[in-house]
Amino acid sequence: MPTRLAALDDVTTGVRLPQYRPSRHATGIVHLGIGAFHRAHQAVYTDDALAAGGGDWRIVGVSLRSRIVADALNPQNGLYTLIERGEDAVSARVVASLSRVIAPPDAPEEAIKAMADPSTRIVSLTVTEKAYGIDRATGRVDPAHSTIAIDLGHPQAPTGVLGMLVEALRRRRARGARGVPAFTVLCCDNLPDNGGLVRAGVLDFARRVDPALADWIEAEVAFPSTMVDRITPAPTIETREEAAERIGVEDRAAVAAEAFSQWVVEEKFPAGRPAWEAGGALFVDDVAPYERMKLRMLNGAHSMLAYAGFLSGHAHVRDVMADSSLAALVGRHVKAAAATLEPLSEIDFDDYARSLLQRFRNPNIAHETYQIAMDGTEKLPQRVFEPAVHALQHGQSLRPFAFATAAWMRYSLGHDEEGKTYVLRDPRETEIVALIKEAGAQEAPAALHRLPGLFPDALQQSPSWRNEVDRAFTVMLEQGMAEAARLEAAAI
Ligand code: CS2
Repeated sequence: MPTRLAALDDVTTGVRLPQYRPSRHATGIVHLGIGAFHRAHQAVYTDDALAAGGGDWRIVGVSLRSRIVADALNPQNGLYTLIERGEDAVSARVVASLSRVIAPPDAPEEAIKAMADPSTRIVSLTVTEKAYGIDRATGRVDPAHSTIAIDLGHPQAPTGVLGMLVEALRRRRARGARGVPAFTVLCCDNLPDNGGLVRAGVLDFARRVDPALADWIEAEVAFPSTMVDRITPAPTIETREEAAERIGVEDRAAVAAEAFSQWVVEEKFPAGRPAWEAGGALFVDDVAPYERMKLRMLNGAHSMLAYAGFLSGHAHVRDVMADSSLAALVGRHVKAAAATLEPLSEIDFDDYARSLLQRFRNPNIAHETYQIAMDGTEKLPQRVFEPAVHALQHGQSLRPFAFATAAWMRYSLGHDEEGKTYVLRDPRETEIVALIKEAGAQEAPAALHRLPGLFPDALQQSPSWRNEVDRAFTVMLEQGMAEAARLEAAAI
């Protein structure tokens, strides 16, 4: 076993290294949710920004639930390898923008201290859709969420992200006569209007514990929205083995991602920001149309192909794309999703659709359908139901969205066609299982339409939507997913 990565000098020559001296740059960002996606995306833009524009913008990472990433990265002084897998070429670079990782039992308190420290000017987040505890319809906190009620009871020792943001901001405001200026909150999760949503949740949380603090946050804190995009499979043993081969030393924090990367950011950083444009980030006034495009076209198609692909026996996205019926349905889905969008002058949706299909086919990326299938109840509303409502209201075909929804419902039965069971890995798994058990598999569509707050009223009450979903689901159940996909593709 080679020695472990801990300094840039350890790395074999020929590997791309950061073009700056990490020790010369202090930290300015605290990032909550230091998973593979952050390491393949925002941390890389920050690495490029440090090289191009300098500044004290290195990142303190925070893991809220496990020590795994901290134990991998801290002995490596935050260094890790990113393997970039294009369709034709694969290359590796070492990233140095991360300084250290705070994890339990030091988190949350040490993380809140870092967030409250005057050196921190941005707190960014990739904590997944389910971690916020915000009711998307109202923007208010959801008291039924696992951390919200507890944190409202103990606001100065919070465990969830909203509580942590509010407590860190409280400490900054309370510090000294004039306080410490606020940091900017940068949500990088795949949620529509992610900045606006987190702002609403933070304000509602703060108002419940300290109305004057809520007023201060309302006046002082910026919450830019962003659209983030880079396909990043969960790292495996093979990722680590490949990294070791490429850099010549062991790296327990290596990640691999596709070569493509995109970041569209709302230009709203009163406390300053790194020169992320050096890594290709695009700064705009309104991120919403980009977010909708990505959520409906990329993520919507991803969810559909994950459920339909998993149940057709395909472990990876690239295998789904090699199945002609499913590939045709992916093509149909991205086209139908594009038809629900307002035009974006900078982007041709046909080109974007073509590039998505090409990215999904990437033979060098082993992206598991089971990974994407996770958290369906958190993902489908913005990915599939919102465009379906648009289609319903504009007389467009509901069929692609109904097929995606039916595939999720079939997946929600919790067993494949051989009877092999799997966990859904959805925060509403218990409710889903109970509803289906009570109704019976055949009645799953009606049962799942009853999940409180999941389906928009417009769909729930639309006989044409309900019929399309029922029809697709019945074929999947009675004839199997592969046959359902074949019949569906034949009808395009
Ligand atoms: C995927 C996304 O797991 C999922 O739900 O759809 O993680 C997707 O790979 C990224 O959004 C791509 O940027």
